[in-house]
Amino acid sequence: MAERAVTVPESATEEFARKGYTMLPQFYDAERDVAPIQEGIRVILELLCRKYQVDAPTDTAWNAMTLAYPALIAKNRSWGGEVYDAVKQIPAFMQLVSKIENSRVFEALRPGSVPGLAAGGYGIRIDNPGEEKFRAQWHQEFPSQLRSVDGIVFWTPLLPVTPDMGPVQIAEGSQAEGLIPVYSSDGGAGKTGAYALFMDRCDERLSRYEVVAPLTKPGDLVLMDFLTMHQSGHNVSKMPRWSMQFRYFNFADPIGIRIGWCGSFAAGVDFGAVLPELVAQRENAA
Ligand SMILES: O=C(O)CCC(=O)C(=O)O
Ligand SMILES: [Fe+2]
Repeated sequence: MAERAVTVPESATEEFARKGYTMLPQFYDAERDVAPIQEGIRVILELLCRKYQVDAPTDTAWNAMTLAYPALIAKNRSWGGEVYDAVKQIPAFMQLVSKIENSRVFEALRPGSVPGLAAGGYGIRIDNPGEEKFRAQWHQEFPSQLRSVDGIVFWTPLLPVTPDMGPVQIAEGSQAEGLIPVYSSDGGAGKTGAYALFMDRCDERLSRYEVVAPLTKPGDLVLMDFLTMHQSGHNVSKMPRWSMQFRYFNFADPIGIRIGWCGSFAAGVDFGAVLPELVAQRENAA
C-alpha cells in the first residue's frame, strides 16, 4: 500500500528551520480526528461525576470539559489527576498520536531522519485558571524528554484557545541557543520533576527573541523544535485549556544513538546522569 503523502508547505519548513516552530492550520480533521477524543473525554467525565456524585453537565463534550471538569476538581483536586491519567488512554487519542501523517511531517521538517514516536512523551494537558503548580515555565523540550536532540513537539488543542486562556508562548528563533543547561527548584509553587527545571540565564537568553503565542483551534497543529524555548501562558480565563501534545524524535541522530534513545522523567531517567553537560551549576544560574 502506498504511504500516505503529506504536503508540508515550503513556507512551513522554512519557518520551522528559521524560527524553531511552525503551525499547520487544520492539519487534522476536527470532526474525524478530534471529535472522537472529545467524546472519549466526555464519557470519562460522566463516569467520574457519577462515581464522586458531582452534579455537573456531561451531555456534551464541551460541557464536560468546561463545566464538569472544573466542578469535579473544585470538590477534590486529586480527582483531576484521575482524569489526567485516564484521558491519555482514549484509543482515539492514540490513533491521532500515531497517525502516519505525523511521521511524514517529521520527515519533511527533518530531512533524512528516521522518525520515532517517544514512549511516554504523549498526553493531554488541562491548564486550569490560576494554577501555577503544573504550568510549564520557560523550557526546552530536550532535557525533559531526551530521545534525540532534533525531536519535535506536536501540540494541538482540544478547545479553541483564546488569549485569556494562556496560549503557549514561543521565543522565536531561540533554538539558536543550542542546548541550555538547567537546574532544579520548586519555584515556590511546589513544582516537581520536569516542572521544576529552570534554564541557566533564562531572562538574558529570552531578551534576545520575540515571544509569540499562536492562537489555535481543534485541527490546528503547532510544531516546536526540541531546542526552542517555550512556556505555558497564564490562564486567566474561566475555562480550563485542554490540549494534546506528543513528541517524535530521530533515531538517526548521533546523540540519540549515543544515549540509546533513552527518555527522561517519564522513563524514570535522571537526565543529568545521561548528559552531565545539561546540568547547570546553581552559582551560575540567574
Ligand atoms: O501547553 C502548554 O502549556 C505547554 C506545552 C509544552 O510545553 C509542550 O507541549 O511541550
Ligand atoms: Fe514543552
